[in-house]
Amino acid sequence: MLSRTLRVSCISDIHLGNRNNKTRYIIANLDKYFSNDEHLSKVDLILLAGDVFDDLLSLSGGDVQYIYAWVARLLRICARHNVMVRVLEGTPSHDRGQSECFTVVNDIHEKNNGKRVNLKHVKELSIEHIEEFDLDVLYVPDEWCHTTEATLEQVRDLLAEKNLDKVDIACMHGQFSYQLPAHIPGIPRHDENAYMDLVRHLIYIGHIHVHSRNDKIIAQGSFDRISHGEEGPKGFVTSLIHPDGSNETTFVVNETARKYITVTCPYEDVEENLKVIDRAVEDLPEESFVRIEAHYANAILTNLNTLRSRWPLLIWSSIARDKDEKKNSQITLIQEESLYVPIHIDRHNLSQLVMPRLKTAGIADDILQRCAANLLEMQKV
Ligand SMILES: [Mn+2]
Repeated sequence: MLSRTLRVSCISDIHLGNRNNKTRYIIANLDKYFSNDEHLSKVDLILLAGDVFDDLLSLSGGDVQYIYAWVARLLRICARHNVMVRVLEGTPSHDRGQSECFTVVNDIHEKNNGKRVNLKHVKELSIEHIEEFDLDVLYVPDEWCHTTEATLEQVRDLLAEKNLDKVDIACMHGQFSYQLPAHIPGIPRHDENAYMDLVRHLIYIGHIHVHSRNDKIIAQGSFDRISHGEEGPKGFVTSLIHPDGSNETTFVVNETARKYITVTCPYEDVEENLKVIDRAVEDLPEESFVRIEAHYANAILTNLNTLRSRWPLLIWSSIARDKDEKKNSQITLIQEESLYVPIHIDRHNLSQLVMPRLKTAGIADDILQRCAANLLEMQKV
């Protein structure tokens, strides 16, 4: 049980290093909340629920320097206000272990000025007891097991091992069934009812970029906008969780998230369509993204260069529609061509992927122990 009211801010799917929405724009927005006394003086715990990064970054790209500088600002102010930080590993193809930079910066700060943030980069399915609040937190990284059922099984085992019926809060990366349309097959989905039974107060989940709320589940959605089809509000959440079990959560809108708009051109006449477009874009900030949507035979689609010279500070693209095609712009998060996402295997998760399978294969205990030892050796390489 909580010992006093806990103030949590949860942010995820920041996607630093994204090719479209440049890192410097995202960080300028982060700085409004996440290196800022006004916000951080009112927070006890920051959860970064995965996908801090968009892709594997190299030093030569220039983004890494911006990112380290931001992490340094964030941690300096967290140290000032005694804010705990937990960074959950998100989708392996996005984060790629790079959130280790939080630990690196924390170590540098400690060496330089003796101040250290209570910080962890959480890479494993785990339950942490935070003594200061008498709080049990469940962490579920993305793609932990081959199936979400196997992950749930491990969560239940962990609870039993720790003699717990429930944890207080959960921080996850992945998706619950309710967040996806029922007809899309082949995507692993966490069982919302099962997790709600195992968590006392709130479940924060990252991955799906659209903000939503379902009972105890809070999907904060992405912090900034990185593609078309995400025209809804972006931001993060803050919660007050009281010892009596009640809680309040607020969605904080990132008002200056990059704009991605789609303009539908209904006319056959190019001039008429241009009027529609002019009206739609005239108030947009520079470097907003505009997508022209029209029937594939519409001449406006071959006039993108006209639009580029008319509005050179906007970023233009187009999408051709068939006459009968239904508009589907909200579902572009699940790109049709990438429905199959292979699980990411590396030395850190090899053991937990292989050992459960070996255990069900009827192998003698002494051989199993040898296998486990060999896998551990590989992990050290
Ligand atoms: Mn993700």
